[in-house]
Amino acid sequence: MGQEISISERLRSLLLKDTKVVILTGAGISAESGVPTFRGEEGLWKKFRPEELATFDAFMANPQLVWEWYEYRRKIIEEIKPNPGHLALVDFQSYFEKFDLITQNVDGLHHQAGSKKIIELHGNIKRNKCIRCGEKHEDLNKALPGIPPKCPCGGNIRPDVVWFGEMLPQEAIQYAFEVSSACDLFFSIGTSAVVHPAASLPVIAKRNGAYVVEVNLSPTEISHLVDESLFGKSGEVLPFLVKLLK
Ligand code: BV8
Ligand code: ZN
Repeated sequence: MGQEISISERLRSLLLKDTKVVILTGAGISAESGVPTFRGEEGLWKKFRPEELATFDAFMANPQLVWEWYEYRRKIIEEIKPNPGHLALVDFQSYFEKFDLITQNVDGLHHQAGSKKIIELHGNIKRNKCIRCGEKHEDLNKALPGIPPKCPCGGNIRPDVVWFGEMLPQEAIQYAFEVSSACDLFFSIGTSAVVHPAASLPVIAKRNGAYVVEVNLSPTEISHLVDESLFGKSGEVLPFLVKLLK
């Protein structure tokens, strides 16, 4: 067990079944599973900048490079499993009557951990779609060989994730704004809170009276506005909080 975790009386008093809870997770919650984060020293971006890879233009300019970068990430994700942080959120979901889990992650680990009704703001790296006809290609055996593979219509297949400069799925972000503005307790977990519009969710929660708690290894863009920062590994802090649920 890592360093001692202490929480405020205020937070303790909010850990009741009828508290409306919203969770926002970022790459940090998957770090202990072995998924490299985006901006850490071992971050995915160390060789490339986000603009070079996670954008539509980058894909059109160099479909093979972008496709292979996602294949590299999918390989990492295939070998790993959810960690105690993901599993603790499954316990949260069964404890709190009104609970929403919103994630920026595309690794599918919340699904694998057993969370239900996950709001995936940035898509899912395990899904693919055709850039021409939009057909979803869950598995690629219907696709024509190539790097990237081709849809039977001739279009290039791309990962079904939201790239920089692309709109988020309308329904997902609408719902995320709605529940964030109506909750009592908002957790921002393992995110540097740099990427918008996801990073505006804790701000909206705070503005609407929620108690906002951040779980991170170090301060972030929103540390100045949250009510409480729990510094530590999410794989340790979250199971500690689960133990406090009556
Ligand atoms: C949009 C999917 C409207 C792909 C991702 C100029 C032009 C166009 C847009 C913009 C622009 N300038 C700004 C914007 C908006 C832009 C943006 O926010 N840019 C940022 C970089 C400034 N946003 C967009 O483009 C969004 N769309 O705005 O549409 C629009 C439409 C058209 C034209 C204009 C506007 C789309 C954003 C979605 C991008 N897609 N992912 C892929 O994954 O390949 S974002 C990517 O970053 C991931 O989803 C990731 O989750 C997300 C956020 O990063 P984090 O999760 O926070 O990860 P990070 O590494 O940064 O931090 C990890 C944290 O964990 C750290 O704090 C670390 O301390 C902590 N940690 C580490 N280990 C642990 C831990 N914490 C706890 N425990 C641990 N063990
Ligand atoms: Zn097609």
